[in-house]
Amino acid sequence: MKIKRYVVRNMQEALSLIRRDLGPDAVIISTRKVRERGLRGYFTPKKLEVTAAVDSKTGHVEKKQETLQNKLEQEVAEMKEMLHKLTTGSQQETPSARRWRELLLEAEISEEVTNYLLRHVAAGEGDDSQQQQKLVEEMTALLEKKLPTRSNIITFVGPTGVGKTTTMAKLAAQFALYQNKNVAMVTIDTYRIGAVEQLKTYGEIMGIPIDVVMTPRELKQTVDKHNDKDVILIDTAGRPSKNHMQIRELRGFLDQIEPVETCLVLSCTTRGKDLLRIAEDFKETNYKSLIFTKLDETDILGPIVDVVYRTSAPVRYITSGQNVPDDIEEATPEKLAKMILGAASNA
Ligand SMILES: Nc1nc2c(ncn2[C@@H]2O[C@H](COP(=O)(O)OP(=O)(O)OP(=O)(O)O)[C@@H](O)[C@H]2O)c(=O)[nH]1
Ligand SMILES: [Mg+2]
Repeated sequence: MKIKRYVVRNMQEALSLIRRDLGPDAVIISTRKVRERGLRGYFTPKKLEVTAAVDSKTGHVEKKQETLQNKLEQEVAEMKEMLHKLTTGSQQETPSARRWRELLLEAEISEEVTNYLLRHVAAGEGDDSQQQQKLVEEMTALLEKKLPTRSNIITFVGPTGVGKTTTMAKLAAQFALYQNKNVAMVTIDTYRIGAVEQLKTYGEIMGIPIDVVMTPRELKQTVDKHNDKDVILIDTAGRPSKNHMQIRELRGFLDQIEPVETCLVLSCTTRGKDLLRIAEDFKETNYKSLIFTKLDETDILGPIVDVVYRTSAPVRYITSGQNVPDDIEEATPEKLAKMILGAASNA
């Protein structure tokens, strides 16, 4: 550090001297009024003593900072470019691959999953139909998750109004009427007014017994009572997924029965982001597979892919209408992939 003291008449003079001697980076450390030494000092006005200093290394440090800043700026630019390539696809992306990207994003498949699906298609060769075929294969592979071994006890959980009871009635009818199976239906939904009546009506039409249970213990007893049945279907009350206490309470019921396949029922009319949150919140119920309902109500089916990608749970059934028992089908990954891409092209 270089320090210099000046005795001047005013600040202006001090500043110009400091700038001349120490450069623009100098700082003033102190100022005070002083008298000139000797007798003369008593007869002349007081003067100003200014002490200024400059860090002799400042220039060096600044240069170092400048280089560091340049380096950082360069790195940020590189990262930006990388990110851009990742989100918009590599530069070699063919025009048809670019169209696929737009289509997938319009189907509301997230950017992450779109990039995943297009990782081989984007830079690949081939005409439109070959690329489409490749995309179907990629999506099929993504949707291909191991189905749980079939249990003769199936329970349906999910948010309110997604179609749990209707789906269960459809399946009960399919098992009883088309596969000649001995079916029992149980409901633990005593929460919603009319829920039991709704199920009883289905039961009466199909000649299937309905049991209404109030406690986890009763559920176990009822399931044990039906041990002669081929299939036991259990309906639950719709739970807002944000209500963790209610979901835990549901788990309390389901823990009583083993082995059980718990299916999370989700509606395609729910927004993609909400579907992912619901799927996360319902993990507490230990669901093993997914059912998507109301495919007839929307052309935006992309979020199905995102939910499977995130949960690794397979889609067991899809439903597309209110008709019991016909508007339900088993979902195979390839059929689903074609359906999602087909719907996206229609949208
Ligand atoms: N369009 C269409 N409507 C459906 C489908 N599945 C169910 N629904 C209708 O959705 C509405 C709600 O169905 P529910 O089966 O009562 O739904 P839930 O999940 O049991 O409802 P809560 O028990 O109240 O939580 C009814 O009007 C059904 O007819 C479907 O695949 N497509
Ligand atoms: Mg219901």
